[in-house]
Amino acid sequence: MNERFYRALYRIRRVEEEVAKAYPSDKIKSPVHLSIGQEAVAVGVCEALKPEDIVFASYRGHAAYLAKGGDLNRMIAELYGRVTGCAKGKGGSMHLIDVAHGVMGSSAVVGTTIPNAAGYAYALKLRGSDALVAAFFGDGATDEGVFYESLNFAALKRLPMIFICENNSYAIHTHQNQRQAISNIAERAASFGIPAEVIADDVIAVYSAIDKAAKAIRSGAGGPFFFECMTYRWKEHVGPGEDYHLGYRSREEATKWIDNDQVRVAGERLRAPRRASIEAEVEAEIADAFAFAENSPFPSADELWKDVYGASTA
Ligand SMILES: Cc1ncc(C[n+]2csc(CCOP(=O)(O)OP(=O)(O)O)c2C)c(N)n1
Repeated sequence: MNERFYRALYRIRRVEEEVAKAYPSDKIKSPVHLSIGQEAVAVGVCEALKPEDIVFASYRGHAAYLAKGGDLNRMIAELYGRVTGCAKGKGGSMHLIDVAHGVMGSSAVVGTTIPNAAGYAYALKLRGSDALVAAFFGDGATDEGVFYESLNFAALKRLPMIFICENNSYAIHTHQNQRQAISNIAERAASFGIPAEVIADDVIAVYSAIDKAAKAIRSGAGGPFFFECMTYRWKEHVGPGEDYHLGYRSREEATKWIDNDQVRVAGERLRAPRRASIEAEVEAEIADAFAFAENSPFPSADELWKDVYGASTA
């Protein structure tokens, strides 16, 4: 299990570091919202899921996509705007999808994938499926009305669904304390009759909590469950840089999170030679993915109106 966790954490961290490195060259054709520092949430959750389970994520969705098994080549090609990308190069970093691996999509519009996830969970329930849905979203998404409508519907219909709030304290540059009267988001979810917990930034704690919830759902006891996962983004809201100079947060604040880096902590649980061989395999895979993107063509002009809503009636 330690090896699996470390491989998944290291892979996401290194993919995003390479994205950050490539970004200034303008080869990456969409804005990127990096989740460096937040990897433990996606990995802890997805390691507890089964291949047939489903995830929906936000625009900060690279980690959930990769942790759930989304194809790396197709992800990087998507960032490069190439036709081999997971959304044929038309979606970019904020719109990752890999249906074969249960990644049903991410969206730039805050909060919108939460009702999508609830709808999908309702369909699974009506079909009598054993699969369940995990919905990833930020603390900022809990400022949206549709979040509360989804909580209510999920609780009412006892949906096979796990709400994953990645609470990194900020919505762009605004701290949660300046936006929300009650900072404990789990407490608000609990008021809908949903079992809800706050979880520390610890990949094993996240995994254990989700594993327990997933087993309860699969046993027929029903859902939903809610987890507020405390975490922190090390990079700026959008883009590859740091933004401590902007003054809305301090490097000192970040330090306690960086000291608890879950990629490093997980790596230290492995023997050095094993860790080195995992890292070498991941590095080769990442190099291949960037080469795949670089060598893939852009979509042709006649792709412009394909797969576009309403295009068939145009
Ligand atoms: C409906 C909607 N309102 C506003 C925005 C502008 N916006 C983009 S990101 C963001 C902050 C969201 O913060 P959070 O959900 O905590 O996610 P994080 O960036 O921390 O991962 C906002 C308000 C948007 N994209 N969609």
